[in-house]
Amino acid sequence: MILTKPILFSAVQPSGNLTLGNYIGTMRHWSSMQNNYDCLYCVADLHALTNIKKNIFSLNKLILDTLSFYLACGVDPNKSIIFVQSHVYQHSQLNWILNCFSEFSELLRMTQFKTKRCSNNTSVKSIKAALLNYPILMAADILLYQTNFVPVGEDQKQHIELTRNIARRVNYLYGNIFTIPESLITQYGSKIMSLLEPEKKMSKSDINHKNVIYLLDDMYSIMLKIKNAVTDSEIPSKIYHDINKKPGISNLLEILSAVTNKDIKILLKELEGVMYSEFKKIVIDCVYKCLNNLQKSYYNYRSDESYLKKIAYDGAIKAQLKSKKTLKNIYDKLGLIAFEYI
Ligand code: AQP
Repeated sequence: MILTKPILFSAVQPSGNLTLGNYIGTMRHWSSMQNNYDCLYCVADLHALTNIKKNIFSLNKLILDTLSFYLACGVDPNKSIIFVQSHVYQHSQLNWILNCFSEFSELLRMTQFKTKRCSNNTSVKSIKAALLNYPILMAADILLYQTNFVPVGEDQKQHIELTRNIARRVNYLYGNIFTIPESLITQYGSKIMSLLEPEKKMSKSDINHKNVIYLLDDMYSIMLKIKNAVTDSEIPSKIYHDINKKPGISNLLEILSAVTNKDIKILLKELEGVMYSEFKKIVIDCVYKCLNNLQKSYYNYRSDESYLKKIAYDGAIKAQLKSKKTLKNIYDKLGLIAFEYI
């Protein structure tokens, strides 16, 4: 009897320089996940278009940067499928079909849409439809592969819930077309916060770079950013985890726990009686060590663009083979005519 592993799908948008939040929330788990799941790791470049910048060459570069980070995180192309979303046309096809099963009102309820709409400071008139619709493309990404699990940060939980609702709706009408996916969210590290504004998520697109640790930051930037990170004025100062009372310290604790792979409880014992300034030095040191290792491997892969393109090409072929099955099934159920090339 051949035992098949559950299917796991994960993606990052190449919408900017990757952050410690992206790494801690999802990418750091990818390597070990390959042992227990059949993994698909996707560079979600179509999603990055929701925020089009004028310079197309930078998207091109960011796609290859992101691919290099996937490999640097330990994703093995012989074990997992690594691919770029726009190379697998089935994503866009299923996206449109799922648009026909999605409700305008449920998209308007998405917290990320509401936040981005406000933070972009744009009038309703100029908001791109893609910003509203992108969770449907995300649902297509996931459902195309009969995914069982999606490792995500806390911010994406609502989109996975939406994906489940759309899938259930289609299944109810046409039989069991889609596997209903579940999100995998860790207790700690699923929402790394901004360093100066620990009430908001650390994001690639933050215009204040002091809020964000980028995966390619050097020692000096890491030191300066963590040194300036907001803490609190509790007297006497005490290190413990309480997101509401001590958002800054709790955030640094979650970062430390993730980069050292140590449980927060163990860290708290080690940090008893330690002053905030000393605590920050420990965090700086450990973040630097973690990122320095990652960066060495990253630069190694990044220097060979033809290898990266071959990985993306091979991955696209494998992803297409899998996704065609789902697409053909839904074409048949909807009464569309599916030829071989679908
Ligand atoms: N701060 C974070 N803490 C934990 N997890 C995070 N993720 C993102 N930020 C954090 C997780 O990283 C994965 C990939 O995210 P994404 O790039 O596809 O989209 P995002 O969530 O919109 O990430 P950003 O950095 O905030 O990008 P921009 O600024 O372009 O919108 C996801 O699983 C996400 O949960």
